[in-house]
Amino acid sequence: MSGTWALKIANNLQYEVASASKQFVNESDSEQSKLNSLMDEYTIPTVQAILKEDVKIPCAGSPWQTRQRAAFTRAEYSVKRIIEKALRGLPPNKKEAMRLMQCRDIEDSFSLFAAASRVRGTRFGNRVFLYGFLYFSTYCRKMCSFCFYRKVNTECPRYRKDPDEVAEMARELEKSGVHLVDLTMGEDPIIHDGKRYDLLVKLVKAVRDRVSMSIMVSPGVLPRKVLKSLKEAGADWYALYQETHNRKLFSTLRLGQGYDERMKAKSEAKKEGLLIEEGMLLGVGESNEDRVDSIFAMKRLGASQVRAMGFIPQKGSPMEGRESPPIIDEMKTLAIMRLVHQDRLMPASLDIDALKGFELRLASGSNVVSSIIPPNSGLAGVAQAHLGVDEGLRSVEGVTPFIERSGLQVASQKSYLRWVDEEKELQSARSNHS
Ligand code: SAM
Ligand code: MD0
Ligand code: SF4
Repeated sequence: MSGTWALKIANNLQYEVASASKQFVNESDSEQSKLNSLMDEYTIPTVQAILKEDVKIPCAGSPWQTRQRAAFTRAEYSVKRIIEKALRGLPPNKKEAMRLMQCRDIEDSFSLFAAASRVRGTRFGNRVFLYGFLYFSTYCRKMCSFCFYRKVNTECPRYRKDPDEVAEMARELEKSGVHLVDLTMGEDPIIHDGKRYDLLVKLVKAVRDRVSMSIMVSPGVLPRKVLKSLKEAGADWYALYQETHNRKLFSTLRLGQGYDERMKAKSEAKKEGLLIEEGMLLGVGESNEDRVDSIFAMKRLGASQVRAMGFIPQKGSPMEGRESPPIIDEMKTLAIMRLVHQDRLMPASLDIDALKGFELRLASGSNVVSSIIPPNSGLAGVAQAHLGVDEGLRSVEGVTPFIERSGLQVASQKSYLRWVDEEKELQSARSNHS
């Protein structure tokens, strides 16, 4: 990473974390004055304490709890019970997750983040995984209302990269220390309308010939036989995000697309032995209940990796004027996701605001860093096409100091491959049972 940028980020972090906390405080209403007085406490030192997982988590019967009990309403108390249960390895049910989602108390919320970090620690130790991102074709035939790359947008960069070049970049990413490469495209009309699925299969083969790390594909909805060929060509993962599991909302986001068709592609990919990543967008008109519903829909689907990503408004798209959600919404959703999906992978994406909220996402129980992009490669991100890419902020070198400052470490290649192999075995055993 360039030295000047590193310095700039380091100097800015204190401000960024403080403003993130301020957003949190602004969110509250009746408790406003209490929260204001707590502001100082809940800036840098608290966030750092959460990152290092040494925040006191109030548990029933602990001295902290006894002291505070008088101050709790019955509802507040139940948040602590839910958290305590999750720490014993018992994930919240839907009603309990909803209770956590509605929680506006600052102390309870920070306890939730601390618990999510602790659950990650129990299940994965202090190791995180790194995902490289190669957006190899930005052409798309679809019209998603939230997306920069929708068919008719003339503002976004369109390119199609040569498979050899992509394979070489994947190799470089592997050398730089990433554990997985995510091969992503828009629904490129040449492949999707022209039925040239063979081009995609060839690309995966070319990458597989050059790397031994895991391969994820994010190519949009595909017929089952193509998913099978991708698996045979060496892909391990299929990422396809529903964005929401509220059908009505879905129809306003993924315009003209079939809700069931998208869900079906994921279950077919799973049957072909691919691991699935499912995801939701935050700040696109969903309610708290929708967020919780998505967390549980991901469970029913049997996704091995689950994500929640804040919406970023895109120039030239119908949702251009809509604001991003406050980072606290992402933190809460990620933390609840971690308590519910205790042993699943969960990314903190650099595609939302590069390194700005990165540590806060790690502090909410994430254990994957996604959207690492080779600088000066001419490749784009999705929600943030360019932010931080050529400055090297979205590189292994760029993120490692922030991971370490959070008390975490980059995992070994071997441990990631082991996780993936075990997960594939478990998935296949489960499908043989049902
Ligand atoms: N075209 C494929 C598809 O839609 O499945 C894969 C690439 S698509 C660009 C990957 C994901 O990026 C989307 O599913 C969505 O979750 C996310 N994304 C797109 N636009 C976004 C935005 N404006 N803000 C946040 N996330 C966004
Ligand atoms: C990310 N920019 O990880 C990527 C992208 C697609 N599978 C992932 C949204 O944030
Ligand atoms: Fe195309 Fe994917 Fe963007 Fe939708 S989200 S417009 S399918 S690139």
